[in-house]
Amino acid sequence: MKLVFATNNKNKIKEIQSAILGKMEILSLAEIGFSGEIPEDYDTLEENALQKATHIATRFNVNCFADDTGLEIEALQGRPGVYSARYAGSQASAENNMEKVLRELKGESNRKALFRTVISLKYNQQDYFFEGIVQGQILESKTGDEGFGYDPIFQPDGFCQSFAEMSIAQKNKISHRGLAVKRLVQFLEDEITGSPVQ
Ligand code: ITT
Repeated sequence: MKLVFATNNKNKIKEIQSAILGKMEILSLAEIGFSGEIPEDYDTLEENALQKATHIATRFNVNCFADDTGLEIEALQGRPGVYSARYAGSQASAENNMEKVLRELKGESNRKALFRTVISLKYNQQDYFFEGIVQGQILESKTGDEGFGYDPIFQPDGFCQSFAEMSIAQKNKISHRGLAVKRLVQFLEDEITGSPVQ
């Protein structure tokens, strides 16, 4: 089975390819000849994920999925949430975004946070959604060099490493995206093919 992953984030592609481990062929936007920006105009992860998947599925007439992810911090009333990519400004880097979070949490003892991924799947003109959540804590400072985005400041509950100190395989076992992808694969196996995806 071939599915297009509507993302411009190469780290997401690496994680999802590792999670799917050959059960499906994941095509990147470059592989189908798309190089533009994908719009992301909404205020919820669900609407943005659907918008990204629809943008590609309708242009290329393919089965396709997209992922929208946010980091929700309890002491910041759920911010940055759906605005995680541009938290420190429209051109912000991951470093800028993490610095802003650490600044806002300076002296704050409640470090509770969660990552939430919503995957929107367009499959044979139907829409399906899969969610994955991981609970954790925002660290006092950046730790680790792996991963991407906010990984160096997020430590999942039950672990003493940040996501940026884990391999892709370790992160996938417990992460928001790993969980959402597991549900996507399970769905395709159980509900659509009726047998393991070949
Ligand atoms: P696409 O929309 O092209 O998929 P994006 O990087 O814009 O790529 P999102 O809007 O879903 O993706 O990401 C929101 C922000 O959250 C962005 O700054 C990411 O770096 C960050 N992020 C997403 N997944 C993450 C993860 O697993 N670990 C750490 N940060 C993550």
